[in-house]
Amino acid sequence: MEGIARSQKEIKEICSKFFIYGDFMVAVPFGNGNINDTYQVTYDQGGARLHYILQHINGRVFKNPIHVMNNVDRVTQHLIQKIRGRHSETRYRTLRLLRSFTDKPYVQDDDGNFWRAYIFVENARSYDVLENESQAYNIARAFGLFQNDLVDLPGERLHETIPDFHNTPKRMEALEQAVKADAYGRVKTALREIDFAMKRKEEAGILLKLNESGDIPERITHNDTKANNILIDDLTGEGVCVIDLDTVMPGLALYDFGDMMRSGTNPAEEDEVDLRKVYMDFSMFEAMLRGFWSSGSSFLTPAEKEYLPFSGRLITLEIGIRFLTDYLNGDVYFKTKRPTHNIERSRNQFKLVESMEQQMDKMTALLSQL
Ligand code: ADP
Ligand code: GN1
Ligand code: MG
Repeated sequence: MEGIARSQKEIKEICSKFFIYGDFMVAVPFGNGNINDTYQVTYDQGGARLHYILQHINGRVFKNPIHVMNNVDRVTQHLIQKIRGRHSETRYRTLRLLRSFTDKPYVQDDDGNFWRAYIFVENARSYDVLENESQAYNIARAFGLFQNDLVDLPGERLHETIPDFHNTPKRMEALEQAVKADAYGRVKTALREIDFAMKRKEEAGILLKLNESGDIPERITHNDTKANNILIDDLTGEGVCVIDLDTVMPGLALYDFGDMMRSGTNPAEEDEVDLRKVYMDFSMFEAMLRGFWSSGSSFLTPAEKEYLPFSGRLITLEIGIRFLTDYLNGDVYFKTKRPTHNIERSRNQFKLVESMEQQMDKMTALLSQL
């Protein structure tokens, strides 16, 4: 699936439904998200230029955008209270939603598509590939703090914006169905990758079983903790704002650590095709483990701690399976730039899984020292 090109006139029209003071100047596509269409919008407010993030919520991925926005609204309001209580951490921020003229945290365009807008977080940026251990430590620490801050979110259970999002056995089943259907005749080009995934079927359900047995609790988790879903402060290098809150919902803490490991320990982009560049950098794993420990060790249970190294392997396998399934289904979910993009991503992820598998003993040894 490719992103949709929209004119400045169309974007301006959508922006005019939000309660924003000043004159619309320009909108430019922004960031490298795989799901939503994101723009940085500039407004002139009496001579000052202010930025906002405007996002089209992907309606194919999020079947109930009102539920998504209801979750995001509740979570961000709760986080604002938390930050208020920590006077020393003034650089730490949360996403802040703009409201529409009808006081909703979203607007709809003429075709019924949902849009939202955030205050642009200045002097911070996201990284697709982390540059050093300090960043790895800081983002893992910030995602741990984020989980900790949501422990006491009041009110009813959050909506499951994508049911079974991290249900790896169901992801495996979806792959099997895609293989069976072979709707695009691509199975013959993906035999090695399909085999790689199927060989690991046994381990797909391990975390879910631990949850069912009560060893691992359900928590409010982010569920999409890849490195570029957090903004790192340009000055302090700290993870100052957790973003991309569409999948914040009930989940397991290990999903979040696992996805951090997947995206934060790989020295290459997730679609790098030169697989010699793809592996788990152990020093980045160590930094992430220590960072997450610094903010999470007080609330993580013994079983959660024990499975931290395994979580990376599982979530990397899961995302690899999702890329592969999307390839076989004709690229309907993730944004792609070429017909082989999704299979390239899956090869990359599976190479990373192998690297994690090879380093399990080392990871476990480090964990036992903490
Ligand atoms: P997607 O769901 O498509 O991944 P994201 O919500 O992650 O979309 O946003 C895409 C990119 O936009 C992010 O990686 C980040 O670089 C940038 N971004 C998102 N929100 C903000 C914000 N409030 N301030 C600054 N940059 C942002
Ligand atoms: C998507 O939205 P983005 O680009 O941050 C996806 C994640 C995948 C990731 C892989 C809602 O994340 O689950 O891990 O791509 N988000 C959704 O890059 O499916
Ligand atoms: Mg994102």
